[in-house]
Formats: sequence, C-alpha cells, structure tokens
Amino acid sequence: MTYNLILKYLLVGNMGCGKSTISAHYTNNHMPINAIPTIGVEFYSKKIIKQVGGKTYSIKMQIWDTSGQERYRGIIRTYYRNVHCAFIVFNLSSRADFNSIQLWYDELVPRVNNKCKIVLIGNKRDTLSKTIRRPDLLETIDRLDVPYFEICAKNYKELDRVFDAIHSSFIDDAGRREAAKAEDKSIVCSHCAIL
Ligand SMILES: Nc1nc2c(ncn2[C@@H]2O[C@H](COP(=O)(O)OP(=O)(O)O)[C@@H](O)[C@H]2O)c(=O)[nH]1
Ligand SMILES: [Mg+2]
Repeated sequence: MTYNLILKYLLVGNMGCGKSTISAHYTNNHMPINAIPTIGVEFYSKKIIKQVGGKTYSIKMQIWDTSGQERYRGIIRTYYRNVHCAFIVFNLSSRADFNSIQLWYDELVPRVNNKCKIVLIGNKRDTLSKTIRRPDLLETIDRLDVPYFEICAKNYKELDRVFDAIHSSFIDDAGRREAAKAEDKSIVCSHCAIL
C-alpha cells in the first residue's frame, strides 16, 4: 500500500539569501538562476518515493519561493495559510539577514496554521566571511526553539539532507496518527494531507 503525502513548503528571508537557489536546486530545476530577484512568489514542485518502516510513501512537495522584497508582502501573505513547513532562510555572511530572522519569525507565526513547522536555514556555508558570532546564532536558535540547518544551496547532498529530515518528521507524524487510529483514539489532523 502506498500512502500519499502532500507537503506544502514556503521559503522566506531577505533578498539574496539563496531562497530561489535552494528551491531550484532541490527540485532539479536546472534553469539558470540569474541575478533577477524573485517577483512575488514562484512555484516549484517535486515528487519522491520514500520507504519507512515497511511502508511506501509517495511525497508530493509544493514549494513556494517568495521574494524578500517588502512591496510583495501582501501577495506573499496569501500563501502562508496552508503551509506545512515554512523555512526562514538567512545568509551566514550577512549581519542584516541575521538581524531579520526575528522579523521573519514574527511575520510568519501569527499568519501560518498553528501546526506549521518553522525551520531556520543558514545558507552560504561555503562563503568564508561568516560574520555571525556562534553564541549569537545559538542564542537565536534557542530563543525561537526551531530546528536549524546550515547549508550551501549549491550542494545537492546538503539540500537533500535538509528536506529529507523535514519529510521524515511529517512521516513520523502521519505514522503516529495511523497508530492512534488503529487504537481507536481518534487524533485527526486535517492539516497534513495523508490520503
Ligand atoms: N556562495 C554561495 N552563493 C549562493 C548560495 N546560495 C545562493 N547563492 C548565490 O546568491 C545569489 C542570490 O541567490 P538567490 O537564490 O537569487 O537569492 P534569493 O533572493 O533569496 O532568492 C545568487 O547569485 C546565488 O548564486 C550558496 O550557498 N553559496
Ligand atoms: Mg529569489
């Protein structure tokens, strides 16, 4: 039996932090990512099959890549509501990006579904000029209490590792719901679409 899982992901963060690169590379969209900033919202999708605990999951991802520009905020907010996981991306070499993490968190939290997972991604790990002090970063992760990944968006393996960890957490949630159903404790989650 194959379980179908539809996962909607959203990427937010300041302009230039690497959201479009992450989205395009992860979904194997080999279109050249030029220097033109994203206008409003761009859509990417990817389908993968994953075997977990003897079960097969067909996972369809919908990835909404947003523009970091303030003037598109109104349009972007219309995409927040049904998202399963929102990624706050920042450039590890940018103090301004780091200072905006809290702003992006405050932007998302009141607007996303209360079951939406929020994940922090420090991108451009490969750049030498990491300007953010480690203790400051750790304090932020602790304060927001979110999973944190450090990546280079040009490294496909690192991207796979991040998204795989996120899918796995949704599969675990789905497994727990299945187990609860089997025990007739009906915990029904309408948010994560397991069909
Ligand atoms: N060195 C390095 N450059 C990156 C990385 N991710 C993105 N970039 C570059 O940063 C610039 C902005 O990336 P983009 O994905 O358009 O950022 P967005 O505005 O957040 O969508 C582009 O020139 C990318 O090639 C990374 O991990 N390392
Ligand atoms: Mg972009």
